Formats: sequence, C-alpha cells, structure tokens
Amino acid sequence: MANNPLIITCPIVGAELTKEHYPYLPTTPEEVAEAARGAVEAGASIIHLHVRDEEGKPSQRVDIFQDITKKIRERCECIIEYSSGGAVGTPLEERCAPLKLKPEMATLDMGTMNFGPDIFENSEHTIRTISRAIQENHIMPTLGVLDYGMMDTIDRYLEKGYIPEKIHICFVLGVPGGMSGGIKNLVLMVDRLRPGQVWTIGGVGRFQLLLAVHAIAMGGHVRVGIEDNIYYRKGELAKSNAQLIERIVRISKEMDRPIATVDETREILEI
Ligand code: KMH
Ligand code: ZN
Repeated sequence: MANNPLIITCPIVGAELTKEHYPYLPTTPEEVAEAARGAVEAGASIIHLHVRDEEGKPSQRVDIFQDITKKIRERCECIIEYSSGGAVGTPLEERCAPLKLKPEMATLDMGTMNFGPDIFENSEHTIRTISRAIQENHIMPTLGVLDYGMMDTIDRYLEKGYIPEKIHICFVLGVPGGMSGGIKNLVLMVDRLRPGQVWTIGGVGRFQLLLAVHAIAMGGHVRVGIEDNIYYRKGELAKSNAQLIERIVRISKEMDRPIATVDETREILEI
C-alpha cells in the first residue's frame, strides 16, 4: 500500500450551492476566508476557490478574488487554486478574468457535458483560451476530468500543444451528466493515466468518502469539501469543510499516509 504524503484539496464553496441547500455555506469574503483557514488547519494544503458577490451569487469578479485571496493569505499558508469553471453559463471572458491575479493553481475543465439539468460548456475554443491564460500567467493547471472521454482529449491536446506538459489531473466523479463515482470507474481512470502522473479524486455526494478512502489506498490524492458534498453521513449535514477533512486525515494516518504540508505539495506537483 502507498505511504506517500496525501495532498488534500478543499473545494470550500463551489458555485451551485445556496444557503437554502446548506445553511452553513460560506459566502461573504470573511466567511470564505474563515472556511479556508479551518480547512487548512484541518489538513488541506490546496484551497479550490470559487467566490460569491454581495448577494451571495457565484461570481468571477477580479476584485472579489483579490480581496478573498488577501484575507486567506492573512489567515493561513496554503496553495490557492482558482476556479476557471465558474458557474454553469459563466461567459468565457469572465471565467478567465481572475487568472490575471496569477494564483499558484487554477482549474482547466476538459470537456463539455451535461451538468444536472444544465450544460457545462468547455469547447475546444474555451479550453484553449483558458489554457492560454493559464500559461501566460505561469499558473499550474489542475485538469478537471469528469468523464472518461476527457482523458482522450488530454492526450490529443497534449500532442497538439493546446495544453501545457506539466499538469495535475483531478477526476471529479459523480456529477449527474458525467461519469458516476463507483470504484470501478476510479480504477478505470487511474489505469488510463501516463506513468508517474499525479492525480486527485473528488467524489460528488455520497461518493466523496468512498473514493477518497480508495485513493488513499491507491497512492492518489483527494479533494474533499462542501462544493462536492454537504453531508457528513446520510441525512446528517457536515458542520464545515474542516469536519469532512478531519475524518480523511484520521483515516489517512491510520493507513500510514501522512498529510502533505504545503511545501511537500509544491514539491509533489512541481510547482
Ligand atoms: N461549477 C461548475 C460548473 C471548476 O471549478 O473548474 C464548474 C466547476 C469546475 O466547479
Ligand atoms: Zn469548482
């Protein structure tokens, strides 16, 4: 069994949830920064960041990203990964806008798909435009892979030079419209990777814990947080991102995988 340090990415807010779905959802800059601090204290080294505007709506506004980044930096040491996915339907220009703030990491989602009742648009043009912004700003990309065919897209785009060679892959399994979160699907995805490729798995909803535990055993890394799952267990809302992470830390340590520090995370991902 693997015993390399475990990188924990925490998607603290997301773009789809509202306080009606989840009453503890952090939405103000203070709340989001405090949620990040809690997640980092619990063991996360990467914060996957979406932000909300004054009304609590998902936003890609540069000033809000800048403000929250500053507030997180004042509270804790971590790697911040900006979302370039935004919310379903966010125009491409807005999705790219915060990248000019040069975060250490940012997402690059690898294909168009149904996303619940909506369409999450990631055409070749969209991917190439975001990829260019990522490269121009010297950002480490996390490639979002939500379906099997997106692995073929990665190979094709690497060959064409549309995406950079140095990448981190994050499977997000269990989105309605994408690949579901069964263990066999995780194994299928991992088998499809190139040798040595660093990978993370985020399971959506009930798949979060299941896939995280398997990733710990397989030597991969985990994405655990409220954007993907609001329940601690069936019928019981999680109190916070930190509570979800604390459980993963306990399991990981029992399985002889220490938790990666921020510096170890940078080393593993070659940031
Ligand atoms: N909100 C989803 C439509 C990302 O952060 O790059 C897209 C998303 C992926 O959350
Ligand atoms: Zn996201």
